[in-house]
Amino acid sequence: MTPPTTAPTPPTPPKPTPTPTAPATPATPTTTTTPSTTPPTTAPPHTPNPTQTDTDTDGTGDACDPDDDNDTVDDTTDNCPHTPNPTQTDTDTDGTGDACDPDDDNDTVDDTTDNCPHTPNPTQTDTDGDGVGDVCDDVPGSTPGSVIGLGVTTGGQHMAVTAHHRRGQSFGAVAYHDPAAGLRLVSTTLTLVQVVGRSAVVAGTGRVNGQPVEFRLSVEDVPAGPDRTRVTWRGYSADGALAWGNLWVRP
Ligand SMILES: [Ca+2]
Ligand SMILES: [Ca+2]
Ligand SMILES: [Ca+2]
Ligand SMILES: [Ca+2]
Repeated sequence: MTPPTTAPTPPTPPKPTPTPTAPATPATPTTTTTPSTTPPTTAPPHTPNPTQTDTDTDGTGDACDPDDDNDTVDDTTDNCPHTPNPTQTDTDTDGTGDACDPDDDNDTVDDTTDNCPHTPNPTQTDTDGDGVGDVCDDVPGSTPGSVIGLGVTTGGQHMAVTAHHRRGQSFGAVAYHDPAAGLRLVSTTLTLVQVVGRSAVVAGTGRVNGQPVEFRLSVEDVPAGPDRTRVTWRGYSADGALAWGNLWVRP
């Protein structure tokens, strides 16, 4: 008799205890995203404008805003498309509106310093020195008239004036003394006598304590009150009202 062919079943080895594993680290999200193949539920803007510039901040970017500055003039015809200028004023007709033209009259002097920003005057001549160029100054130079008088200001400055403009000539003399400043002006030549109503400007050359200067005296002959004065030369300026005396200004 043959022995049974079946071998005795070996004992089942004990199951190895599973080694505890560290919890899985959540995957770091990547910055790249797979383009969605699903069509967007809302239609995207149709004009690329990565900068999102929106001059008039109306919520519609310039790239797709027909009127970038919202001044009612469409960009296609607006002579300052990014500066509101509904009147479209363009003094020098160079196609750039005054509102965005740095030189409105195209005379090579920028508006910021031009003494006639809307009238070409490249030389900037300002005969009476009032800051308004001759070509746009209603009273650019001397006018017939006289300034006569003397007085002492409340600040203690003494002055004596005899100035005339007749037949195209300015003539006379100005003397001025500021004791507090230790300065004494004596005119040499009058280059301007400008009388407008009761106001006058007398300008010329002279000497202050012996040094040559160009001076300017403005006078207002106040009918009922102290006359007012302003005396200037390079490095000096004094406004005053007469405490004593009288200045007489007449055309
Ligand atoms: Ca516009
Ligand atoms: Ca212009
Ligand atoms: Ca100019
Ligand atoms: Ca002037």
